[in-house]
Amino acid sequence: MIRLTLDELHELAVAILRRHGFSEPHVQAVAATVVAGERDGCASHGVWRLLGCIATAQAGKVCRDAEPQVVDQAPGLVRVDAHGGFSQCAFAVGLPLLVDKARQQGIAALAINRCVHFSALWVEIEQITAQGLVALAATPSHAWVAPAGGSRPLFGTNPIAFGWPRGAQAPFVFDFATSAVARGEIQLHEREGKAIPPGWGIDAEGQPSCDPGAVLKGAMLTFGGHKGSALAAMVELLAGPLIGDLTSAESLALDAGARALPYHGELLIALDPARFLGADAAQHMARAETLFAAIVDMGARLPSQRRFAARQRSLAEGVAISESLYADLRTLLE
Ligand code: NDP
Ligand code: PYC
Repeated sequence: MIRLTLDELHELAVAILRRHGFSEPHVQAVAATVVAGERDGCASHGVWRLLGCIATAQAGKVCRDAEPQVVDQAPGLVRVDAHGGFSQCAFAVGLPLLVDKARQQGIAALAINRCVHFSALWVEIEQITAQGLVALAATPSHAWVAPAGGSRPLFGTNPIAFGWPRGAQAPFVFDFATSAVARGEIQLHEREGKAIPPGWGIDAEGQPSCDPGAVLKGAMLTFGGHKGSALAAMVELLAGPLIGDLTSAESLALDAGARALPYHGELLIALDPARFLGADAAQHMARAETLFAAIVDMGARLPSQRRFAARQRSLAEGVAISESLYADLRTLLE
């Protein structure tokens, strides 16, 4: 393993993205996202993703200098056209209006269209909870996941993320794929030559498999059987047809074998407890704290607790990445 400080890792990410011709807003936004993933112990959405970003650029499947455009579509709806660029800049330009609208009305949505999306959703969720707002986000991907009872890929890995602000404390955040696991996790197992656990996927013949390569060519499975499958369908609908954007199957069809990162939309919703509750907000937010305390007091852990602990460690000690990943990243500088 190679140990790097977060600043060193950030410098490497920035240098790679600049070397491949991304405009400075995209360089900064993408570098911040992948370094945050590595910092928080989320390797499947850490700096390894830079390999996919550059491959996607080389395949001509992302606009390197896209300038996202904000549309104030309705009192409760902001739309951002990413113009084929990565989602991070589109989110950044849409966030201020989303926050304003949520504060004015109690609830508002941000629909991002025509973006290349590869990141963990908690990165965005935490920017909304930092404003004292409750947050929800969902996005499709490419059709890699079989519906429960089916054997061919149709859904994306379709993550759903939720965040609840907790004042000075770290927010309550969960963020997971509606597949048994993110595809990035299976790709990392393949890269490292490791078998995957049963239940993550089936091979091209529809048989259960622990071979990551066979599952990547076959189909991933949803978490929780029919329940994850229905949630995956919900994500397709909310962040696809509802916002006038592509489903995972349409995103994969557009990819036409290029194996680029998915291209589609994302839906985010922000809710303001102060507007919902008025003078009673503090009292009811305290009741939420009672719920969190009850979870922890019985020895269970809150989602994101592992991630926040990893963040503290990384801030103090830096992060370790494998020599082979470091070598592959350095190659992108050549
Ligand atoms: P996991 O199955 O690892 O689940 C992650 C969530 O569950 C985290 O909030 C995690 O908190 C929490 N969690 C895990 N174990 C426990 C536990 N024992 N008790 C309480 N909470 C727990 O993640 P996935 O592989 O499904 O997804 C990983 C990432 O991939 C997500 O960030 C997602 O956004 C991203 N993704 C992005 C896609 C895209 O299209 N952009 C597509 C699919 C996934 P903690 O982190 O603290 O462990
Ligand atoms: O890991 O499933 C995944 C994923 C898809 C797009 C970005 N991450």
